[in-house]
Amino acid sequence: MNNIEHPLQTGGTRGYLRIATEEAFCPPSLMKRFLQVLQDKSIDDPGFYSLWGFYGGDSERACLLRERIQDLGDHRIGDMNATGIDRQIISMTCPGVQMFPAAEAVIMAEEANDALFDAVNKHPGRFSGLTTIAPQDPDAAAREIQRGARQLGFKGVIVNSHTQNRYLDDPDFSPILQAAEEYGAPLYIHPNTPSKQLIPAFLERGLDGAIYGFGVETGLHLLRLIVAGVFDRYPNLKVVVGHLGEALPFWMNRIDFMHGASVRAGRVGTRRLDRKPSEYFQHNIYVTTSGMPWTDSIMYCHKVLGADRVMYAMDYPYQYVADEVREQDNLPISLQDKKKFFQTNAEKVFNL
Ligand code: 1DF
Ligand code: MN
Repeated sequence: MNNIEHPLQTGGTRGYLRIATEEAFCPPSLMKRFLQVLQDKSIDDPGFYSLWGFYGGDSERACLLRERIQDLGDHRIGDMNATGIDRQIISMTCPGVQMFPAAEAVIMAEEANDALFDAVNKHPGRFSGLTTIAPQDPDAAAREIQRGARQLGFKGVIVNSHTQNRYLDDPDFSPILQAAEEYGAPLYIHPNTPSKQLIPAFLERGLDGAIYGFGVETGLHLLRLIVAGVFDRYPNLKVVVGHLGEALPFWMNRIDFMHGASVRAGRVGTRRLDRKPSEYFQHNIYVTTSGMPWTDSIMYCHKVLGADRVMYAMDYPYQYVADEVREQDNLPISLQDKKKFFQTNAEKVFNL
């Protein structure tokens, strides 16, 4: 961690605005529902009980987190001011509405979007929003993507990884991908705890959360979309992933080689693609630095993905750390590239 202290101010004093692209909220009604499920155990999702068992508890971190994440007003703006964040792109925290029965989830998503719409309208200079959807009803989700884009002025769509253990390359979800492409809404694939198929080996060692399970789950999700040919079918679909691409940029050479070899040999489960897997990172995919404020990792992504593909994210309120902003202010890149990183890439990708 870089120890050079400098003041964190909003307003572009360093030559760029800071736009944070993976910033979470949870409507109070949904928080109540989370806490209720912790009591009545009515939902079958082991990851939820692990994650919200922790954040629903009474540790100092949990209490502060619950206070911050439900606020869409002065508390949040005060925290942004204190860390020099000009704008937050705000999205539904995980697992959002995705673990609930479809009919209930559709309504909860609409309510969350209405609440976020009101907050963005009150603070249009500081907040932008992403549309929450209930993928378990794909047609309703597609309609909500349209409402978010056309009526609410939202800038993309958030999906908190698997929906009841299913991934977005499942053909049942195609209305969602089609709507996201049609409305030019970037699809932010945010982590969730691993699906039922994956989670036992993580839970045994307490690795199911942000420490590692999130990244495995979400990297797998994105790689599934790539190898399933989703970007061949929806060539203009934009996908954003946090945590520096959930480690996939580090894997790209091996994935290209092994994918090519597997397809040529007709390995079960593989299919031919229009491009090499890594090439979708040049056409369809953007990464953010949420939770990964390490200069060396960011510089690697900056190098292999390019200056137009890496964006700043804080991951408020989960990772509300002023020194991480300072570290990224000090990245060893040109001022021009730093402005892309903090500001103009986000403005372009999310059409701000
Ligand atoms: C954590 C991290 C929790 C992230 C999150 O949502 C989250 C965490 C529940 O640290 O437990 O969004 N994150 O994106 O890294
Ligand atoms: Mn996050």
